[in-house]
Amino acid sequence: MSEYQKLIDEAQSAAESSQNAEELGSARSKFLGKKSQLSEAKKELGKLEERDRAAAGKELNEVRKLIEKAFEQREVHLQEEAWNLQFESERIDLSERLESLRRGHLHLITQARDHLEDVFVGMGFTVAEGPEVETAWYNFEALNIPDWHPARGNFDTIFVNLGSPEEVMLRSHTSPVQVRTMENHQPPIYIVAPGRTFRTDNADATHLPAFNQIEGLVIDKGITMGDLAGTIDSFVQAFFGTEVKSRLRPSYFPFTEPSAEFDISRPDGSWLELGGCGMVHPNVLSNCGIDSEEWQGFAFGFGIDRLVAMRYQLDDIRELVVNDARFLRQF
Ligand code: FA5
Repeated sequence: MSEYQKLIDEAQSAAESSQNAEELGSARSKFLGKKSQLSEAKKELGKLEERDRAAAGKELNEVRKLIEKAFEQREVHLQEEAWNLQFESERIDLSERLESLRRGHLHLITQARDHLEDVFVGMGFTVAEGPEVETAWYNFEALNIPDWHPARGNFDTIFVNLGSPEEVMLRSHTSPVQVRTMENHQPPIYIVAPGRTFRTDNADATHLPAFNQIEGLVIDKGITMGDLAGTIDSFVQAFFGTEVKSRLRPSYFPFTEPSAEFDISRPDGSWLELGGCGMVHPNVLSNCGIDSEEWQGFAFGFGIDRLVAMRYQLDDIRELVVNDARFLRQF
């Protein structure tokens, strides 16, 4: 064997230093091919005495096996290396994908609207809806605001260029849904109507030109201002927690009599105006075909955007509409 040790060493180091399948192939044929030293030695076997031939043949076979093994091992190694390179170049980082496909969630206003609906449904109300484009009848007249009435000026109305001038508009409050509900349903009525409302207000820290209100309407027998105050108190506590108080302040709306503004208490002890309310004016009841001798009721309406700003202590209500994902993701 020692006579072949040098050959084995050379073959092993040739296999080891081959960097790819091509180099390995040519080294292999140099050591194992037809013209290799081993093949030549095999041809010479015939010339040996018969008694020596078997031992020499066996030795050659062992040398050949060792050299073949060196090439096979190197081949497996090079194949693994090639696969690793390929895997690396075709690798897709799924963790990055997951990051960019972060799950979305409902907008803060939608969450608040759903929560408000839940609170009022829990108090026995149902949810009503009305169109965002309204006629003067629903937005004003049926609500006891005829066209000469100065209160029309309080609702900085956005008119739509349809029909007679100032007849069709984007609703400036959700109160038209009161009228539509009373026109179509006999009392008793217990509804809330959330929805988008529009005014020519310039956007600032407390105003948006398109904002959200929620309207409440109750029509039943023997309803008093005490029921209104109790309902607002219950809702405020269910929505904000029992530490928050509400109060009513005398005010004026053409569609309620008496009318009030309602405020909620802030942690620093001051009060924040949330909306308006009052006992439904008899003219509104009769405009909607309801006998005001038999039925009474109350209504309220307040801004959802301001309520959200208060609940989450936002300094500027415009944060809710600029669609900055970093802001929205927090909620
Ligand atoms: C009304 O709109 C009455 N319809 C409320 C009402 C209903 C009174 C039923 C009586 C009975 P007012 O114009 O005050 O009232 O608006 C109510 C609330 O809407 C305000 O308190 C405020 O929270 C919100 N709001 C009004 N204008 C804007 C605005 N530009 N941006 C954001 N919120 C506003």
